Formats: sequence, structure tokens, C-alpha cells
Amino acid sequence: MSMKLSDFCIDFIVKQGVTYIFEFIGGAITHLLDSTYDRKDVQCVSVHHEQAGAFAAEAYARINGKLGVAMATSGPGALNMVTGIGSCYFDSVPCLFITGQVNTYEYKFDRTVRQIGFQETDIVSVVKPLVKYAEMVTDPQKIRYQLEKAVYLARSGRPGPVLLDIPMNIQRAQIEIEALESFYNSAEYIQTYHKLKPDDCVIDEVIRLMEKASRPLILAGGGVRLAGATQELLSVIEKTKIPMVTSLMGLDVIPHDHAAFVGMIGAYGHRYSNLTLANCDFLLILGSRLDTRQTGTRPDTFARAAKKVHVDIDVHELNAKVAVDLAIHADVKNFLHVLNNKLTNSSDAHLSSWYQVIENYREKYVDHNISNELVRIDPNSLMTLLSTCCEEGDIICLDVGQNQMWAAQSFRLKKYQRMLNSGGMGAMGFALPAAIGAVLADKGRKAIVIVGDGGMQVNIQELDLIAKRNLPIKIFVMNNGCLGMVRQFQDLYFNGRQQSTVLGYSCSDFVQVARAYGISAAVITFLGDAAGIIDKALKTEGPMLINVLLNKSTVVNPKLVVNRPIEDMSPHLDKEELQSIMMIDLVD
Ligand SMILES: Cc1ncc(C[n+]2csc(CCOP(=O)(O)OP(=O)(O)O)c2C)c(N)n1
Ligand SMILES: [Mg+2]
Repeated sequence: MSMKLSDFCIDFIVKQGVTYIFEFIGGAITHLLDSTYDRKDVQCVSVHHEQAGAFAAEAYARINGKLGVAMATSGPGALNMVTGIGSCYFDSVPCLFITGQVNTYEYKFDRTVRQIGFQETDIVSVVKPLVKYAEMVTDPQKIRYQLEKAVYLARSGRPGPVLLDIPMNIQRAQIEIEALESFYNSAEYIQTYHKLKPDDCVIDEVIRLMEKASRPLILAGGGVRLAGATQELLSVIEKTKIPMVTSLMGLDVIPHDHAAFVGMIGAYGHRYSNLTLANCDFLLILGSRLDTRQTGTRPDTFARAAKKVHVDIDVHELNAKVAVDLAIHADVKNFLHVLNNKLTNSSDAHLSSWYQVIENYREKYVDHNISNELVRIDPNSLMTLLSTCCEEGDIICLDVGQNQMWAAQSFRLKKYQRMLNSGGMGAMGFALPAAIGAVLADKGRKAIVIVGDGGMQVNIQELDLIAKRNLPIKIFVMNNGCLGMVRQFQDLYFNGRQQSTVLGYSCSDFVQVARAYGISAAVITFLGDAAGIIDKALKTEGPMLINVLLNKSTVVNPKLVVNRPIEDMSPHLDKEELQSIMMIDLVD
């Protein structure tokens, strides 16, 4: 049977369980997008900037757990996706990016000229350091092989983005279906495929270390979700009663009110969580790459009194930043599955004094410090209030900056809620398009966007798409009228010279902007008014924007500063106080 290649690609994408393709059209991608025109099983979502399409695809993949797909034209379209592609790479999200390219007979290949075809750009070379696989398809009969290989690589091992660049003449080529070569029958596949299973004696050693400890702790990272291992993790906690902290990316693996949950560690983590981590004597690290935002800039002091076990699917992450006692190269889900089978239920009696210590930390060092300055709205308190109003299953999409950290610190996640972040890339402009991908991936759920006034302006154009599709997205702009996170940094290290965060920075009235797009909007000026307005926003059908007016001088507290171990956050405790609450020696 003969078929148009672009039709074959769309068929393939649909078979992966993908029902939305995020795209922005251009001449070089028209054949591929045209192949969706008459289909009922897949729909194009036409964003207004390719970066937003890439972020939406990322969130779509995280929520549907399968794959996200975004498409763009050659040149400017392809390049506009690069930030989103990088975001998927750093946060290990399986996405297939397809870019159109000029006809092969117009492409320069090895010639030394800069460009032959209009908008010709070597996107494959550009994205190489940000993808698991990128290739230009130059032989139409190789399309099945390329698609299968790309999607296999996107999903297997440590997941990540892949890109196929498909020239126009290849897109419109006729292919013979029966003659197409399959990647799965190839020597390449058979030689590289292997499944990682931890061996039994390693598990026995983990259990031995666990049982010997008197202050054990689990640290869950984003890898737990990626591996689909949340149930296995909860079951290990159920059996062992070991308390657990998370990284920013791991926050949504456990509901906030779970008895074993001890908050988020890291540079802007909770003081009580960081203290718990610093004092543990056994640490099981699951799917976390331990970057400096989690460990602080002194990884040598991280959980220094603990026997450390690190489980990760990516062997390069093991012993990379923090030296551990036992490095286990395994899929977290497989590891937890085998561990679960070997564990028997234990009571928490032997951990009661450890739980007592933790409770003491938690009571003394609440999750944030309310600023002494007279502020109309304490942003952390607003986050907690918002979280009490949200429903199980809501998807919380955070942007980047102070707004993100207030939310991570004080938004108390409920069951089945998700919290999406642009972790490694830390890209402002992520939250709004992520919400689009998230709500399309699971109809019936709504998204809560928490974004700063700066980040809101980065992909503000997507308000149009949200309005036209009447998507259930509630946007909370934490508006401090400045680029607060960097301003806080300048206040610390630049003597208050607020270049470009305050001086030269501006934003317009978001309420008027939202209304111009046809989205209803309201303002919160005082915490006392917030409950009613939040309630209205959450009950309104479709989108709504809430402009939360904050003081310009907002800060995120507590915060880990350079060269301090994780337990010693700013504002710093007196040395005597810190000494009195530590179970181990202080660092000099
Ligand atoms: C695309 C991009 N550009 C620049 C930055 C650097 N940056 C990190 S946080 C921040 C300030 C964010 O301001 P806003 O969105 O208003 O949030 P706030 O910190 O005030 O809550 C900036 C400029 C970034 N992370 N991403
Ligand atoms: Mg701001």
C-alpha cells in the first residue's frame, strides 16, 4: 500500500496515545499539519509562539505519562522551540519535536555557504546538546525506523526530548508501507536494549543499612514520578514508616498531610526539612540528581552523618555531585518493587524519638518567616489559603522566581494534585503554556497557574488560545511590580542597585489585558479579601486571571546562601541555637 509520508507520521503519533499536537505553522511544516485536517482522533493546538508549544507539549507529556508532540516550521519556528526542548532535556520529559525543513535539493548539507533555502537552518546541530536524539530524515523509506527510534529513545531509560527534522519534499513523498523498515527488528535496537533490574543482594544491603539506622530518611526527586513509582514509594513508606523529604521536582509525589512527609529541602526549602536532612543517619535518595539547588554549594556537607544510598536510572548522576556509600544504577520503580517484596511491615516505635526531633523542628521553624514589614499580603499565607481552596486532582503550574518558591514552600498539595515546574531550565514563561498542555492531557482537571508579573509577560500571547478554547485555567499573578527574585539577589549583593529589575522594568495592568482577551479578571489587594475572590475564580467556568498586588520589597525566606551547609539558612539562627538543635557536629 502506498501512502503520503506526512499521513504516516500523524498515524504513528496517534498510535502513541497522543491526541493533541502543539504547533505554529509555516511553509515547511504545512504538509504534516495538513495531514491532521480531516482526522477526529487528533487535533492541532495552534499556539502563538513555538516556545509556548514546546512547554505545552512538555506538560502534556508529564500529565498523560506517554509522550508530548510539538511541531514548528524551519528556521525561526524551529529555533523558537529550543528553550522548551532544553527544558524537557534537563527535566527528563519524553517529547517528540518535529520541525519542517527546506526541500533536500535546497539544503546546503556540506557546502560552505551559510544558507541556500529560505529559512534553512541546521536545527539538528543546534539542538544536539539538548536532546537524546536528533536527525534529519532524508530517505522517505526510513521514516518508520526514524519515528520508532526517536520515540523509543524519548521514553526509555532516562526519558528526554528527541527531534526529527523533515524536509518538505520528504513530507510529501509517497511511501510503500509494506517495505518500511522497523527499528525494533534492527540490530541497532537489539544490541542496545537492556532492562535494568537491581540484584537481590544490593537490596539486602539497603535493608540492612535501613534497619541499622536510628534517624533514617528518604529523599524523593522528580525521577519517582517519571518512573511512575509513586505507589511503590508510598508502600515502602507504609511498611517502614521512614519519614520523607522531597526536592522541588519531587514535591507532588506525596500529599502534604501525609504523616511521613517532612517538606521540601534545598536552597528555598523549609528550614525544618533541611534540618531533618542534615541530621539523618541514613538517606535513601530516589531519582534526584542532587543539584546545588537541593544540596547547597557545599555538597561535601550534605547529609554528612548519613550512610547514603542513591538510586538513579542515569549512571552518570551517581557519585557525580555527592559521594554515596551505595550507588544503585536502576529504574526507581523496579528498585522499589523489589524492595517492597522483601520488606515486612514494621511499627514506627523504633523511630518515635526521631519523629519527636522532626516534630520539634517543624513546630519551631514553620514553613516560612512572615516578614516584619507591614505588608498587605503575605505571599506564603496566600499560597496556603489558595491550596486549601483547590480540589484534589488540580494541576498546579508554577513559573519561575519568588512566586514559584512561595508556592513550593506553602502550597499544600492534596491527593492526585500535580505540581509542574521548569526545574533545570528555570524558564520564565513556562507556567501559562504548561497549563494549556496539562488541561488538554486530562480533560476534567483544571490548572492553577502561579506566575510573577515578569514571567506573565513572557508568553502572555497564549491568553488568546486559553480564552478561545475556554480552558479551565486560573491564573494567579503574584504581582510585586518587579523581577523580584533577581531584585532580592541585587539587594543582597549589589547594594540595592536594582538595575533592570526595578529600574527600567515595567508591566501593564493585567486585569485590563485579560479583559481585552475576553478573560474575566479580579484583583486581590488584602489577604482578608482573598478567600472570596479565590472561591469565585475557582468556581467560574473557564479561565480567570487574578492580579495579586504585593509590595515591591517582597522576599523569599528562608534561603540558603553561598558556602553554608543546608541546615544553616538565612536569616541565620544564633550559633548556640543551631548547636542545641543539631544531633551532629556543626561545620566550621
Ligand atoms: C527566560 C528567563 N529569563 C530570565 C530569567 C532570570 N530570572 C529568574 S527569576 C527572575 C525574576 C522573575 O520575576 P517575576 O516573574 O516578576 O517573578 P518574581 O520573582 O517577582 O515573583 C528572572 C529575571 C529566567 N529564569 N528565565
Ligand atoms: Mg515580580
